[in-house]
Amino acid sequence: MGLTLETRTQVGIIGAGPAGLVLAHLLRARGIDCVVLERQSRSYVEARIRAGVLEHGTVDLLASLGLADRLHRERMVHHGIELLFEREAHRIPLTELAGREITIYGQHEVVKDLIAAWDGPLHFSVSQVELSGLDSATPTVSYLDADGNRQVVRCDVIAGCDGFHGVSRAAIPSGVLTVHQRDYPHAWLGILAETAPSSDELIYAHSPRGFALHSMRSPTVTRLYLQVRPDEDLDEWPDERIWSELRARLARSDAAWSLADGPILERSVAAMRSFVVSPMQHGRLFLAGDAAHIVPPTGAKGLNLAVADVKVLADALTSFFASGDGSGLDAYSETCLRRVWRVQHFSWWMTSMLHPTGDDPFDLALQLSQLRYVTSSRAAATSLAENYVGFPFP
Ligand code: FAS
Ligand code: PHB
Repeated sequence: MGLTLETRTQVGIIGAGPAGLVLAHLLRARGIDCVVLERQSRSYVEARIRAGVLEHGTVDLLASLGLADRLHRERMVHHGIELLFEREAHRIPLTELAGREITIYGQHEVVKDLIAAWDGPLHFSVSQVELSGLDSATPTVSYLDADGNRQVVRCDVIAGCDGFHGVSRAAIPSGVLTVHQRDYPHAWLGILAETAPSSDELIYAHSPRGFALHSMRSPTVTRLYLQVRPDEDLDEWPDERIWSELRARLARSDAAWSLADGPILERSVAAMRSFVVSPMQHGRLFLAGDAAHIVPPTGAKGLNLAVADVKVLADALTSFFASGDGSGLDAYSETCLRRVWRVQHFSWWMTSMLHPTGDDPFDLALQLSQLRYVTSSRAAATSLAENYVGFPFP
């Protein structure tokens, strides 16, 4: 108790979510030392239900690191999604239009695989994480380890991969960052249910009662979402109300289709916001993933964007440590923000098209016009498809 131990590494990584763990593996593969610090316990991060859709670029990158064996065995591959509106379903053939598929594989499964394959320094249950010397050549991260010892990690670079509520972004002096934010007047009530999916592909449903999403995790586990108020109280949603609302919003003229229900394993309400800070760097601190940007989940992009960031960061760090060439690091923020804003636009566009905003007939008419256009024009459907499957990583 009370000892202060100092260690030295090249990259201090704060956060063991997808961004931090993929970065650690990328650096390891390039012979760069790093230490990962995580506030929660291992069991907590491995059980946290989040994303479910992986772009092909994310899958290819994990495979290039030898981290996709179980993913390839257990994933579901989809070649299309459905848009359901006015009780009619319309398929967007993603692979036919954009040449690539999407993968359904839970984020917590990816995190489990990344942790299982990692044998380097990874400290769970740390607390009181503090960053200092960001403007120096050897910034430090100090923290209390799980045993209450004060630890100091002296680094060349710190990667802030600690999500929206982390300490990294907050460590940047005020006034340095420009914050772009948009909050949406709705949230998502999400459930995980022990029942076989009722459709082979994802269904994005626009109904006068609100948005609904039918997604899945496996042949026996379905993931479903309902548009609700931002301040929605889960206690007001007993199981039967959730299922009857899902049935109402996913109803279609084809009477043969019905929604299978089952025991609800997990439920949560997630706020919806668009958030970007620029630059994504301050001194020797580089922000990646949700620490720098949040997208509404309608485009299924958050995890994939986090992976795209750390691919850019790892490439830049590789040339920096190999030859002292800092040009990649200098361009890190600008390089990432190009993709971030493309993804922000797509996620905002999907959210605006699919979420009724109350009783404004003008808005509703615009949404229906957009939905009819994107499901009747090959050009418009192709635009949706190429954004949804994801653009190649830089
Ligand atoms: P994360 O938040 O995942 O990880 C940050 C880590 O840092 C956490 O483990 C946290 O405990 C740790 N941390 C925080 N503060 C710390 C501190 N002070 N010290 C040490 N560690 C600290 N994205 C998709 O692509 N597809 C989807 O289908 C999708 N669905 C979603 C559904 C929901 C309900 C939600 C909420 C999000 C969804 N997302 C989806 C987005 C989501 O996946 C995030 O974008 C993704 O988790 C971002 O990964 P990271 O940037 O690594 O942040
Ligand atoms: C999910 O499966 O959790 C999921 C799928 C698609 C989205 C968001 C979440 O757009």
